[in-house]
Amino acid sequence: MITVHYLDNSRAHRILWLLEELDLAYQVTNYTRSADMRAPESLKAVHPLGKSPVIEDEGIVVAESGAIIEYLVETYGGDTLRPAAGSEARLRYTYWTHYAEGSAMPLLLMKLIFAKLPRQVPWPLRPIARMLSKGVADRMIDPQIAEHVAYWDAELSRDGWFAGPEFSAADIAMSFPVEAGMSRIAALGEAPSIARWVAAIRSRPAYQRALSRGGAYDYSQT
Ligand SMILES: N[C@@H](CCC(=O)N[C@@H](CS)C(=O)NCC(=O)O)C(=O)O
Repeated sequence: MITVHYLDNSRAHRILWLLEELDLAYQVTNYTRSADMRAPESLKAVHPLGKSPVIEDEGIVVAESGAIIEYLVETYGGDTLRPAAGSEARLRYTYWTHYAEGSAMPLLLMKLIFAKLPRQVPWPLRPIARMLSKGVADRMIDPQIAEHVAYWDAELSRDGWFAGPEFSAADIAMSFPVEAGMSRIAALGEAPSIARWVAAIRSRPAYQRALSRGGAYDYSQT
């Protein structure tokens, strides 16, 4: 039986959703974040970095969302949830599955960290920290995010899903950057193909079942 180590309000939602799409049996071990949003130390007993998601399957431990997605699709997916090997769609699938954590999330995390920066310094320094934080966001982070969001929208306008005309696990991988981004980037709400895609993923029964298995999924602070 597969065990998913699920931290509340986290990108681990994607793994439950994938397991539901694959119609696999699994159990969930829940972990609650501390006030500073960190995972409890007990998660380090599963994997040294103590991050979620991490899964166990018959003694095998797999961490890192993209690696877990590849492992589950490869092991249990058969011909489902990824385009045929050698196709152009398969290359797009591989690209987006890696891009989600490799390119999109670092930018969104930088935005979150700089937004939180002023509250992390003693109050006399806060006006300076606010200026610094705004300067970095305005000049270095937001312009790049705007380019990425425009790119997502253009790609989704081609045929509806990230990897081509069929829903795939690449859409599951991309759900976290897009949903987390929606809580901090106004332009995301105005991009029509992204809005259509978000409505489409949220209406999938497996997405909904994953929400009820995992519980809290507020991605605005992660
Ligand atoms: N790139 C990793 C990121 C894992 C990660 O940072 N997970 C967050 C939850 S969204 C976490 O465990 N945070 C708690 C902590 O860092 O203590 C992946 O996709 O698995």
